[in-house]
Amino acid sequence: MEVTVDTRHPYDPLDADEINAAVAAVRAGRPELTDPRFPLVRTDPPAKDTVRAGERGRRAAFLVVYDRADAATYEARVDLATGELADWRHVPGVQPAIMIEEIMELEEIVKKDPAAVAALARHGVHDLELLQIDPWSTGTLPVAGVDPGRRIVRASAYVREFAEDNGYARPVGNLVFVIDCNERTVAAIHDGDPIPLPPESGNYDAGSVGPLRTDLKPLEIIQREGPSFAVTGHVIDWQRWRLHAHVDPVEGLVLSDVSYLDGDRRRSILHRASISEMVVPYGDTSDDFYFRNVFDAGEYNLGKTVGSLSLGCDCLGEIRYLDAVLADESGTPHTIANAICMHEEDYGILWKHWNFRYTERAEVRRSRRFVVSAIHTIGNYEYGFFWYFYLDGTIQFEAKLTGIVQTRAVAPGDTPEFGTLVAPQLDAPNHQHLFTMRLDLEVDGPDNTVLEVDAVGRPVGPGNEHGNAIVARKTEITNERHARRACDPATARTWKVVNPNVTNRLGEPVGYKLVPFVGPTLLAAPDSDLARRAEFARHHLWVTRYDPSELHAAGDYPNQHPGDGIGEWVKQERDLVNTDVVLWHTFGTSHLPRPEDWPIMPCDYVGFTLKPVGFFDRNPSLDVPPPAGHCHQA
Ligand SMILES: [Cu+2]
Repeated sequence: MEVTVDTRHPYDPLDADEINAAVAAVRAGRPELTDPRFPLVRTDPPAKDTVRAGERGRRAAFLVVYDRADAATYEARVDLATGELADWRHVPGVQPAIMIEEIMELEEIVKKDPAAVAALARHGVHDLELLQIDPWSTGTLPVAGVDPGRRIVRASAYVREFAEDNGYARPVGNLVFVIDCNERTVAAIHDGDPIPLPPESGNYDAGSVGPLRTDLKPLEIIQREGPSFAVTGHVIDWQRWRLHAHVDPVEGLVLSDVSYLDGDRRRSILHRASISEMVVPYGDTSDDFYFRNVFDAGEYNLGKTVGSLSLGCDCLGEIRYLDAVLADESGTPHTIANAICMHEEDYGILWKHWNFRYTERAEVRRSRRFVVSAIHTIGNYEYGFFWYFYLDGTIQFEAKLTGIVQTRAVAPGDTPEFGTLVAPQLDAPNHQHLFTMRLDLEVDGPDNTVLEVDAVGRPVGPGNEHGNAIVARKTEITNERHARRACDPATARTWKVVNPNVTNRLGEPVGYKLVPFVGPTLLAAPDSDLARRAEFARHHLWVTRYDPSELHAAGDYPNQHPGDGIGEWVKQERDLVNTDVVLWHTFGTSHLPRPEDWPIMPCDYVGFTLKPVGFFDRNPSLDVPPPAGHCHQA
């Protein structure tokens, strides 16, 4: 009998050998596909209850396979223990995410099309060597004369003066190419009145910006004894926390199996957390902008855009890294070194009280947080995903948005209605970045209930004669019928996830609350094409009953799809009390660009926290020791 010891975690991503084995199984099992493409290769994780029972489950791979010759999409499952193609099915009427290899072909397709070259010349673009073509997923807005069943993207043009030049400084206005990715042809051209190219360059590298300031003294983080965390494979232990981290090709940075060691109890909190989908809709109505919205996860495979991080630049201090191994569309695995960064940060004071009357002494403790992060570069923008874990049981997520704003050329003297001039004749249109975080919470086990909690005052009346009453109004979210919820800043609304089967020492069910980010949801009109496709982004919170097939809030194939996903799932009207619930929090920035966002945008920050509420019996950070040495007074 063959005995193998598998030290891997059941949620580990595929390694290079597994990717090769999965792709080989598809090629061997479907020899009729002469040139299969692999837009998605990821783990097919074992069922949650088998993992919970301590079984590792079989390693398996899930693949989306695309046949460009037949424009057909297939889903495959490969059993990695046997190397067999376990499941194969055709998925009719869908388009996989836009592939990186398709994006890389766009410039050549445009350059070899005589009508496209003539249109570029009419817009003043003659040097095609430095042409930049960006893809825009087309959604379901019709293109005159083009069958919507074709695999198409729209594309916009930018002019660079040299290879490293920032093309977003010189967008070619009023010109849009519609490209058939399978035929590799220009299917249609929107060729409006030319707009002069904006006059200024927009470079931001140290060599381009003039003298650099010289008065910044070094700031160093030193941990002579090393960091306070340990990494074993993809599992990280820091203080009482334990979690698993990896990069998924669609969702990017994913955390799994987050738990807390409370005395001798290892207590589950969060089974899995990931950016399920995100949408970036632009609010400019002109002919070359009205269609611009992107679902970065489902339409572009956000996770595949993860970058390699460098010490001293992206992360400071005692850093440990995890690599990501992702397949390209030929099915070849590639390692992105240092894709996930882990480190500790000082975070000011954790708690303090000065006994000012009797002892004149202060008790104070330093706060410190553990950071797990990854940065995704998708087109002009970067999205940094940062998870923070604190000594008091708080978990925080922060997206850092930076990179280059999307731009539009305007005629000299024109003032944009739907954007901001960030440089002469250069408009940065208003837009949103809306993220939907899928939070599969497991507060002390899978069976949880969600309460909406509002801080409210009460009117003067019996029992409240002075009108000073403040109560926590709790509303149980009992069914998916009531599962579309909105933030309410007037009541500091939070959503508390309790386990009705586990109580704390005060007899209350243990819980964690979601403190949401308060901001607009999707601003596109409710009867717009986009609102139907991005239904997930129309509500701050959705609650669903756990179903492993429900991972992507806009559906599995949002590219050129009229709308799918969470709005459909909740039509099942499943009960949500004392069961395995999943929370979906939509948050993001509604970006009215500033001149200060040009030519590169300082980080904008957006996110939420998960805070223990009666999960612990008291402040869980009392045992944090006082700072070593003296806290000296000035
Ligand atoms: Cu923005």
